[in-house]
Amino acid sequence: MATSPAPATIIGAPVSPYVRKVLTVCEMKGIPYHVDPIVPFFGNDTFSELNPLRRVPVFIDDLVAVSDSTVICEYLDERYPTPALLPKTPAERARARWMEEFADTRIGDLFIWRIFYEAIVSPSIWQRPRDKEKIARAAADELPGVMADLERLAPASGFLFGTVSIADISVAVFFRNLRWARVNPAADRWPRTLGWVQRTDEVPALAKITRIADRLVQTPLPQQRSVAAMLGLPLTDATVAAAAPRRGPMTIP
Ligand SMILES: N[C@@H](CCC(=O)N[C@@H](CS)C(=O)NCC(=O)O)C(=O)O
Repeated sequence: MATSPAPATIIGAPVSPYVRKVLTVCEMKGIPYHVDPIVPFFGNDTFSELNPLRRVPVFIDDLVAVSDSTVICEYLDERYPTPALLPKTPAERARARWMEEFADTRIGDLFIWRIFYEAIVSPSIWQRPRDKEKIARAAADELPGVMADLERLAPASGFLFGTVSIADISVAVFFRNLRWARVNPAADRWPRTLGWVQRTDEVPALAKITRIADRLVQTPLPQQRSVAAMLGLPLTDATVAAAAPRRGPMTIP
């Protein structure tokens, strides 16, 4: 197994599904890392310089400082090819990449921006009351469509391409945020999807990161670093966190 010359830095709290995707890949590939577990809205000016979109994750090692979970995971897969994140044939690789794109955009838009943001981020970062009606509307009107798409795409057993790949991980990570927002799709209505997500959640690398995130999502912001350290997440010495939150150029609501 190849190792990085020095631990990489990953900026972003594991409560973000995009950050968990990257952390899971590092765990799978045995890439050493340190995390600066910031909530993106609390990034300082250095964070803006590192990623003008002010989004997490940001990944820094001896060769690159890049953002976007897909870009980061592809870089890691090229630099540390074992175990491979993508299947072998060009056609399957294309399908896996499309699945990741569907997850990052369509699932991300609904699960994160319309549901998790409203349930958790808005009250805790912007002190806005949780709009339960908005969450219920998104869950009733939009969730069934996304779940029906996934039900057609999900494998009946195992993973999409034999062994676990970036396609499975990219989808599974979002379901945790949905659960934290207390929106639980019915297992009898979408059994293939929920079975697939559960199998992926049990992959040891993802399970390890999810356990940490499960605790952090319940932890007040000022204690995030100390609780993360207590849970065994390796932390950076320095942080790009600021004292007050600000909106990024692509913050949606
Ligand atoms: N396409 C990006 C999306 C990253 C993203 O949206 N991250 C969220 C956290 S879950 C964020 O940083 N949001 C802050 C904002 O948009 O202002 C990726 O794959 O990394």
